[in-house]
Amino acid sequence: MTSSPASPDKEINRRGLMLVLSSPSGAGKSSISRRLLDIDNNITLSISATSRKRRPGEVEGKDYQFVSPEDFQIMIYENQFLEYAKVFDHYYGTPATQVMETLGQGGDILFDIDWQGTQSLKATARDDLVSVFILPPSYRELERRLKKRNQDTDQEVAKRMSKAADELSHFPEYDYIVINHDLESSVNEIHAILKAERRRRHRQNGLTDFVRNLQAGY
Ligand SMILES: Nc1nc2c(ncn2[C@@H]2O[C@H](COP(=O)(O)OP(=O)(O)OP(=O)(O)O)[C@@H](O)[C@H]2O)c(=O)[nH]1
Ligand SMILES: [Mg+2]
Repeated sequence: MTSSPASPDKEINRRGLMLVLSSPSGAGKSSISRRLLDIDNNITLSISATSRKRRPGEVEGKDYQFVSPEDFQIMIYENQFLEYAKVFDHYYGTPATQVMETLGQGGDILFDIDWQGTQSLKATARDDLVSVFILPPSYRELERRLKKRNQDTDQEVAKRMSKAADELSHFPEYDYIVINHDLESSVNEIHAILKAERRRRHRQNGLTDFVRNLQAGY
């Protein structure tokens, strides 16, 4: 046999998927994302560009690509974004390069973006998109987590709380809903979603060849 449709690790060739995680501020999305990236080695994080200021502890190029509001506008003008949105008072956008290349190579990408970004991706890349909305177990817990974080000013926390109700209303736009009672359980649930979605027939573009070979007796 000269060529095999299956790669050496016995995976059928497939297209990567876009796994979007959204939630109201403080529902635990960032912790879940970090854990998921740790335990699964075929998914990488999409690093967004943002016009908001870097917070202490955040690393340029790892958390975000921090750009000036002016440069962000130039990036929009130059069509560099797969999607972008204004969230709170700042701009956030997903750079398009890398994403398409990674998907084509069978790599999955994790997106920590809001409901507006999810809507945009739904319009332009529905077949590649798997969206998960994370809910906090209670309003009280949401408030506690936001305050504990203590990275923003009180004013900022109050603003985020007031946005929570609005953000919550977008849950019906998502494919999956996970209530974050417990970090490990939520990570396991989302990992299960990821693993199942990888098996969707339409992503496994190596199947035709694979089955043809089976039929031919290989
Ligand atoms: N549409 C879109 N939203 C983004 C992008 N990057 C980040 N966001 C969203 O912007 C919101 C604010 O993000 P940050 O300023 O980092 O604040 P945060 O403390 O991480 O806020 P939460 O993740 O909401 O708790 C979050 O809901 C992110 O998911 C992006 O590229 N596109
Ligand atoms: Mg976040």
